[in-house]
Amino acid sequence: TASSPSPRQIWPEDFAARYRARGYWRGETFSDFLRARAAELPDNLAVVDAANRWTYAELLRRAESMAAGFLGLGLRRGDRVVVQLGNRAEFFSVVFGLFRAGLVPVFALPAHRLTEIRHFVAKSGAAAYLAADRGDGFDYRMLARSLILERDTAAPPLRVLILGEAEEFTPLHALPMVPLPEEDASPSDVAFVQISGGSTGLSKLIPRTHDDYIYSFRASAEICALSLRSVYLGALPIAHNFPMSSPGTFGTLYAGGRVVLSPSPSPEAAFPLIEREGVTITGLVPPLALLWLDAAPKTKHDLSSLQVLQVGGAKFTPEVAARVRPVLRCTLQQVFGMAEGLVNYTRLDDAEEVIVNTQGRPISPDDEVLVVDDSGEPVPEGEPGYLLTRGPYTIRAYHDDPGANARSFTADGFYHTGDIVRRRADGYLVVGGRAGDHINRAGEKISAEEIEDHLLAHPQVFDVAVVSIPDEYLGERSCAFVIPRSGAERPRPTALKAWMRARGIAEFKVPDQVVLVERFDTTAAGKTSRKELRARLRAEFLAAQ
Ligand code: J2J
Repeated sequence: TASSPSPRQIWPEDFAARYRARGYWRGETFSDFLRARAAELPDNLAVVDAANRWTYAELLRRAESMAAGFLGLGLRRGDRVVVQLGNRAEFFSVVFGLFRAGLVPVFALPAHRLTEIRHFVAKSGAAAYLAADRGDGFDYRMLARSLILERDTAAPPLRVLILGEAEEFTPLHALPMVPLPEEDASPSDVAFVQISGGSTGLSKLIPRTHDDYIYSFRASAEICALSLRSVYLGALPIAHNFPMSSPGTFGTLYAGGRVVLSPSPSPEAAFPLIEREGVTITGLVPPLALLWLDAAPKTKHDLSSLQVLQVGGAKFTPEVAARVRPVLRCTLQQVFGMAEGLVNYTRLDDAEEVIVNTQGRPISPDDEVLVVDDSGEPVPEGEPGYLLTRGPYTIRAYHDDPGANARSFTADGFYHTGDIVRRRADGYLVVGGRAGDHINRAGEKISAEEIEDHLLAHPQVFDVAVVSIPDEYLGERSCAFVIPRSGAERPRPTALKAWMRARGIAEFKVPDQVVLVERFDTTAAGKTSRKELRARLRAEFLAAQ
C-alpha cells in the first residue's frame, strides 16, 4: 500500500494574500527563527530541565545534528514522525531537528497508549515513531514492540527511534549523520500535526503551517509581553497546543526567553523551579490552578517572580479566578483556545472584572467570530450561541477526513468549534458549554463515542452510553452507563475499567464511574439519538443525587 499523502492546509488565495499583506504571515520557518535567535543570543539560556541547561547556540547545534541523523537514517522530506516525549529538553532538539530536516512531527501526549498511537501512525502514514525509553513508570518500547508486531507486512516499514536505552530499536544518540542540505522548507508547508480533542470518534489530525502557527505564538508572545527576560515554566505536557503556543514554549523561544521544564505540574515539582529559575509566566488547567492556590500560602518557596498565571483548557469559575491575584500576587490570564486555531486571551491590563468573568478575546483583528443559533443565524449580542470562527491561524480542514470536514467546516470555511459562548458588548467571550458530546476532564477532551466503542467490544456489555457529569475538582468526569448482556455474568465496574486499560488507551479516558442499568428507557416516539440518550441519562443521574 502506498503511504498516505502529506498533510496540507490550504486557505483560499484571497485570504492568504490578505494574511500576508497584513503582516501576519511573514514567510518565516521554525528553522529560520531558531537560527536567528542563536545568532543574536548565542549564550542566553533557551531550555532548562533537570539534566540540561542549553543556550540558544547549543539548542541549534543539537537540532542540526538531530536533523543530520534523521536524514542519515533515510527519512525523507515530508515524512511524518509520531513524537511522544515528555517535558524534557530533548523535546526541542528533536522537534527543531525534524523541522530542519523537513520532516513533520505528529504530536502525541505521553499519556497516549497503543490504541491512540496506532491511530496516529496509520492516519498520518508515519514513517517513524519516536519516544523515550520510559516515562512515568511506562515503557514506551513495549508500545513500540506491539506497533511493529501488529503491523501489516505489506505496509511500509515503521522505524522506531528511542531516546535512552533503545534495546532492539534505533538509539537517538547514535544516528548515522549525513551533511545537511540547504534548508528548503516553505513557510506555507505544513510544519507539524497536532491532535484534536476529538468530539466524535477518534482524534482528528490538525495540520499547521509554519506561517500560521508562528503568527499565533508570535502575536501571543506580544499579548503576554514576553521578552528576553521572560522565563516560561512548561508545567502541562508541552506537546499540548496550549503550553506549546499560547504563547507557551515556542512563543518564549521566539521572544528569546528561557523555557524551564517541569516533569510534573504539581506544586511540589513546580514551586522549587519557580524559585530557582525565577519563572515569570506559566499556564495551567483549572484543577491544577486550584491545587496551586491551596498550596501557595503554605509553601516555603519564593514565588514572587511569577507575574502571570494563565489558566485555560476548560472553564475556570469566577469564584476561583478571583483568588488568583490575592493569593499568588500575580495577574491571571484566562486563555480559551483550541488546537484547530482560534485563541482568546484576557489582556494583562484588563480590569479585574473582565479577567475574572470572561475567557478573553481573539488574538487577531482578522479572527472572524460568529455566534449563531441552530439555523446558523447570528444571535443577539450577549445571547448564547454556537461559536464559529475563521482566521489567519485557524485550519480550513482536518487531514484526510472528509466526514469530519463536512461536519466541522461551513461552506465558506468557518470552523464549527462546538463551543457555546456569549459575546459581550466589549467583544469578550464567555464560554457556556458544549454542543458536542465530549467530556472535558480537567482540560483533557474525551470523545463519548470513542469510549462507547471500546466498551461495546466487551463480551459482557450489551449497550453503553458515556456522559459527562459535573465534578467539583475535575470540572467534568466521565460516567459510563452500561447495560449488561443478558445471560452473561454481570460485569463488575472495576473489571470493566481494568479491561479498558488493558486495551491500551490513555488513562484519562478510562471512565471515572461505571453504572450498570437494566435498559435505556426509549421514549414513546421510539427512536432516540445517542445525543438525546446521553442528555437524559445525565439529567436522571443528577436528579437522583
Ligand atoms: C472553557 N473551555 C475551554 C476555556 C479551551 C490555549 C488554551 C486551551 C487550548 C485547548 C489550546 C477553554 N474555557 N478557557 O489549544 O492554545 C475547551 C473548548 C475548546 C477546547 C479545545 C490553547 N479553553 N476550552 O484546550 O484543542 O471546548 O485546546 O473548544 O485541547 O477546549 O481543546 P484543545
